[in-house]
Amino acid sequence: MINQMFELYFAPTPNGQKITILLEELELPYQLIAVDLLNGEQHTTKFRTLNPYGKIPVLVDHHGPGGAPMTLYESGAILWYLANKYQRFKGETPRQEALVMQWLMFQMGNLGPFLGQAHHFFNYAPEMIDYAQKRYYREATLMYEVLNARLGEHPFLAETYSIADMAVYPWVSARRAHRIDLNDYPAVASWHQTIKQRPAVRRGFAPLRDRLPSKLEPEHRKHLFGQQQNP
Ligand SMILES: N[C@@H](CCC(=O)N[C@@H](CS)C(=O)NCC(=O)O)C(=O)O
Repeated sequence: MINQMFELYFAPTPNGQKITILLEELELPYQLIAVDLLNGEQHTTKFRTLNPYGKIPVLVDHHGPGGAPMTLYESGAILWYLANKYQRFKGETPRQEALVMQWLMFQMGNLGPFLGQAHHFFNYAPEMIDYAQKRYYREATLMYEVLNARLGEHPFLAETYSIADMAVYPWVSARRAHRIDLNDYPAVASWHQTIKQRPAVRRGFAPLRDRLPSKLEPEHRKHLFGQQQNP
């Protein structure tokens, strides 16, 4: 019998949450497999067979193209794969599809990496480096200005609600970690409220949030930012 249940290797971070939001929006059955990033589970040989880069999320579709199992990493690729498989949230015309891809690439290539660095240098670096904080905060403000301009003219990033919104939403939800105040970006604030009210988004944003630590211990830092561990 074919296993219809998707498996998602997951931690409650923006890159994980964008996938649970889409799985909920698509009303798909899935099993969450928690990967304890703080304790280095992403570095185990077993996990690296799923993603050699050692990062969540990883999706397993037991019934992939041609009926064969498919394992996929990189959250943007996973979003596109699911949207394409079910022909939803990816735009309906070539123009809409191109815009969805543009904003998805904006999130994957700019927003995620730069905000991730801002989080690091504001919250986790062993020393506070003024230059690094200023550089990533500046990039953050530039990107929020771009988002605010776009969302001032359109209700969603592409022409309709799409995986691009789902990809950006969890990052904006984490805005305190990159020191952004949504009072400065009213169109982003209003878009964020609209997305937040979607029941699927609420469900997709919730898993394992109680496992987030209030503070990182030295051992956590080692696993996340330092030396790797073999099982
Ligand atoms: N470009 C990747 C980035 C994935 C990523 O950075 N995942 C983080 C959590 S948000 C992770 O697994 N970090 C663990 C580590 O770096 O050891 C994607 O979008 O999937």
